[in-house]
Amino acid sequence: MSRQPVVLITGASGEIGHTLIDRLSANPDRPVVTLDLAPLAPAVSGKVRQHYVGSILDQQLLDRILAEFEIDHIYHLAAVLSTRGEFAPMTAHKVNVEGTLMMLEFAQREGESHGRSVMFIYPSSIAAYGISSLDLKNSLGPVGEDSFNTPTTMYGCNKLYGEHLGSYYSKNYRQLSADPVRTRVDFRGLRFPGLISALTTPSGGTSDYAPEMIHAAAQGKPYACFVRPDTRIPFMAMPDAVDAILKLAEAPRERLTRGTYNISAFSPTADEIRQEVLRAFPKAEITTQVDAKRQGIVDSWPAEADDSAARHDWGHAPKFGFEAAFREYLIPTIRRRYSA
Ligand code: AKB
Repeated sequence: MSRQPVVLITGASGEIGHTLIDRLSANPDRPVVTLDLAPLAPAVSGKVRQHYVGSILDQQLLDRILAEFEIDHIYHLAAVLSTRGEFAPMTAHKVNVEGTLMMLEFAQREGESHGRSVMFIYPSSIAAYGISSLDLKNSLGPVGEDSFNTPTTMYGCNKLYGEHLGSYYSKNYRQLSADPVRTRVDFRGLRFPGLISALTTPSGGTSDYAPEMIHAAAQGKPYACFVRPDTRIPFMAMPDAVDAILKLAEAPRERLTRGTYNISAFSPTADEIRQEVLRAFPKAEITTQVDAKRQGIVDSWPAEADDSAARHDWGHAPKFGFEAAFREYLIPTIRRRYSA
């Protein structure tokens, strides 16, 4: 079978994957191939050229994909998130570090075989930060990419290292080899805030309290929020997250001054989220039951991320502020979803 140029999405059955498949499959010139441990949801399965059920750690499967398709863009979404990673740190390390390494090596080999760079889009996270105390966190303004890179979770350590691995593959790969190899990986990372989707609920993250609160209220279920009402971290609506991914992928290489960029949209407290949910669902039962350990994790993440480099270099400009995200996207879409 002749190889065809395609886009590959790993972790495609997850939250970001759904919206990304929708957006990428609108371009018939570059079909989408996906890889995930789980099958794709019926709503998106018809939109991809081929879905592989399997692991990014399965070298034979990667070899098969390499043989069947010519890949020029990789969106490497597969990851074990911050809460789940604390229950299974070895698994998190395997998936988040070894998996990322295997996908970078895959990109390099693919680029060598077709002689062009393979773009590698890597979602990193605010979990890459680790601020040592709440007082310090509360005294800071928006935090830039290069400060407080001392994560407290396995996931955060993995994501920070993934950013470095990506830069290594795109700049210094095999730099001392007697027979130098041209680097073929065009690595582009984004440090995501907590994401809120109207279409899917997350699992295994520590920023999950925001989407969980909204989805529970829309279904008439009580919800006990696991962080204090004054907890503040950055969030973004899913359509803006996917827009940012696509915008970064479209940016001319020479405009990029960093390997990984903060992106952000709004930074509400848990109580401000609760108030906004109550405005839409006045009967919602939202209480607080602090989980001290998960609280400790979000307290180590910045209240606000400085995304000025992303705005300057490639035009990051989220459409939804806090209130617009609720009133124009989350609430109407979630209402439709659950009433259907
Ligand atoms: C998590 O909570 O682990 C993720 C993240 C902020 O990267 N949502």
